[in-house]
Amino acid sequence: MRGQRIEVYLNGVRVNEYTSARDIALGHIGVQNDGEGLDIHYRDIRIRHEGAQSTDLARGRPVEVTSVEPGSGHVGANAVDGDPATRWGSAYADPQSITVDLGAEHALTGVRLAWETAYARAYTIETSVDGVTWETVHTATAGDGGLDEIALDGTVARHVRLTGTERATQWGYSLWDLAVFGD
Ligand SMILES: [Ca+2]
Repeated sequence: MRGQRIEVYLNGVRVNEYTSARDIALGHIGVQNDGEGLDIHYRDIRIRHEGAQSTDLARGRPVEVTSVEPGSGHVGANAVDGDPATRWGSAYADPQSITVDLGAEHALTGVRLAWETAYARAYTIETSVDGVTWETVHTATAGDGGLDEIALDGTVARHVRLTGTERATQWGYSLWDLAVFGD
């Protein structure tokens, strides 16, 4: 699998391929038996995740958010905990930000956003070496939610900030996961 693309091989022969509508990287692949005599043994199944974006630099790192949805437990740390069932949810107002400290400088190659139903129509991604001076590395104006995979050009930074500037719904900004990739 690569992103949302799945290829299925049986004994080394490709027997199926498709693009999933789901965020596979954060979810699960289901396997079922088609009937009597077609038993599946899990020891016979291998799942290979293609591509170099394997280490999430944001995982478990400290985050700061401008708000948390009032009365909820949808704290910022939920966006970097690696748990696909937990999310950050902001207050119902523009703009809102989530900032992650990677702990050290990295040459960044990409950011992946997994939006909950309450996504951002417009947002920016900024990076910073010192947490003081920021550089805008990506601007989105027509976001459609779901999974956004954003390529970066190797800009060196320690801090990454996502700022939602226009909400797509009446709710806040809600992220299942914020992942950052680099060296
Ligand atoms: Ca989560």
